[in-house]
Amino acid sequence: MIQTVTTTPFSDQKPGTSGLRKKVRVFAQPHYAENFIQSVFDSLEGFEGDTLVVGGDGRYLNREVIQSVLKMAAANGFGRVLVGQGGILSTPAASHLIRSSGAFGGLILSASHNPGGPDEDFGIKYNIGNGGPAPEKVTDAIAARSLVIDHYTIVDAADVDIDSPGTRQLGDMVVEVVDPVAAYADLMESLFDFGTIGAMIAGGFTLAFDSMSAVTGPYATEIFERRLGAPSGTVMNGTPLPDFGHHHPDPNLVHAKDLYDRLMAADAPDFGAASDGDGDRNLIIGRHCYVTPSDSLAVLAANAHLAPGYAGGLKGIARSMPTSGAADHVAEKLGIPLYETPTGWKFFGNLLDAGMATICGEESAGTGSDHVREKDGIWAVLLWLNILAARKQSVAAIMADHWATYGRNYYARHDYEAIAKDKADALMAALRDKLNALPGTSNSGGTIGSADDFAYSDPTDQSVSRHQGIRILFDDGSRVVFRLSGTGTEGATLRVYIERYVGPDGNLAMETADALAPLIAAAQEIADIRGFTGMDSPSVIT
Ligand code: VG1
Ligand code: CO
Repeated sequence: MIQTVTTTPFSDQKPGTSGLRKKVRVFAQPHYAENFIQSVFDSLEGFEGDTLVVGGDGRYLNREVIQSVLKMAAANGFGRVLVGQGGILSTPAASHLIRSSGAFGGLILSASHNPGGPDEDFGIKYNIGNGGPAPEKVTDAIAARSLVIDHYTIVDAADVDIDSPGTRQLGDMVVEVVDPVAAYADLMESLFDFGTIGAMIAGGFTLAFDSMSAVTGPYATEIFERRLGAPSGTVMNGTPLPDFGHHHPDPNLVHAKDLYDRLMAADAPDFGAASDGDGDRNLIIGRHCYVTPSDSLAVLAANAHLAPGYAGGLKGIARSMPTSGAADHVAEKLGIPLYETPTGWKFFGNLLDAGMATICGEESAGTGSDHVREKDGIWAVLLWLNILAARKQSVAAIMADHWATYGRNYYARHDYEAIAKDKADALMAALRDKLNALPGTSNSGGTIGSADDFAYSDPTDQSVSRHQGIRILFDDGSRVVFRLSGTGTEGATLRVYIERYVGPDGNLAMETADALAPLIAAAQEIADIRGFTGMDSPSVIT
């Protein structure tokens, strides 16, 4: 009943920042998904008879690829697969399930914040036994294997019922269809004071949560409406759809504009939040007060002790390099270490496993802690709610107080999307060429103090990751960072991260665009974005 299928390699299966992401039409080619899945299995050792977790964000192709995973896992010798009912598992819930079941690892089917549907994106990511994204040595092995693969194995069987809970047999392997929500909701309830948050809501505090027709709908409904007692309708777009209702499930000011407008209206609720396709990102907007993800990380770290799960304090804070230094000021005040890692959650795993950091975050709206090994959108929202309930202040008041204490890191990210890849590469190459000449020169942003191509040396295993982004650091602590996205599926995306720090005694009430204008001009002068890309302005500003 085990079939061996002859295949030929595809040359484009190297995982990016977070797994392999491609257009659905690429994934739908014969053998494409199977080649990648077999390349993953071939890169792992010792899983015979062990458990694999599989689930996804419900996007187009999710159900089909789950069937391939099940049949291939059976053929390759896994003993058991845990699959979320209906094929659904948010990324943080999958991470929790891998950890709590002691699984060997898991396959998460998602292209995260990328759009879904027949003409949009699909993705597969392998997570290791700690519940986190595979580190580079594993993804490098998968990429190498994908280039030489010549066969895969799969059992010849009817599709498995993944819609009703229970246990069924597939060849020698057991398939267990599990509730995707309950264990995750229990974990949240163990970390946060649901009683106090529920009382705040019962007392008239209003919130709106936008699931963007993606995976968090069932999770948010269970947690916010059922367990915390928020009125029905609190969760918007709460049914996961294969095409996310044609929305782009990226919770930023462009794609979650409806929510933003609602929070800026005269009759705005007290608190608004959204999550992305696979539920690992979060957007936080208070009534009339947008919170940048970098500031959110800093506020969460400074106030985490107010939630029961973090009452003992934090061991350390980790942030990705392009994330603003707001969290650094908090770490300094708390007297705990701050780690600066490359972009992508896979670099946080070792620090969390080693007990060196408790809270991690990225400027791209990802925050999380050592409760799982992924960023976690609903977790961040609950920690905010717990802080609001404990402090009994508005989001705006908490932000004002935070900046008055730590100063403010004005911050924005400018994305230039769908650039021809050769032009984007040329821009980065030109920047690298002039790195040594930049220190000491001046431009609209001021005088450059140093410039480098960020390299990270993992303090736990000394592995080194190079070329993680160009950093231009000015004498006054301002910064411009350039890097190319590793999650896009069309051409290249240039990300320009712009940051300026103003101390507690400085002007804390500027418009971000005004505060950053000289640095935005400097980015143009340094990198000649217009010259290389032909684009006059960014596609998205967040
Ligand atoms: C982007 C973000 C990064 C995030 C990654 C995965 O990567 O910048 O911070 O970890 O997406 O997030 P890149 O390489 O495109 O800049 V998700 O929610 O898409 O898994
Ligand atoms: Co995501």
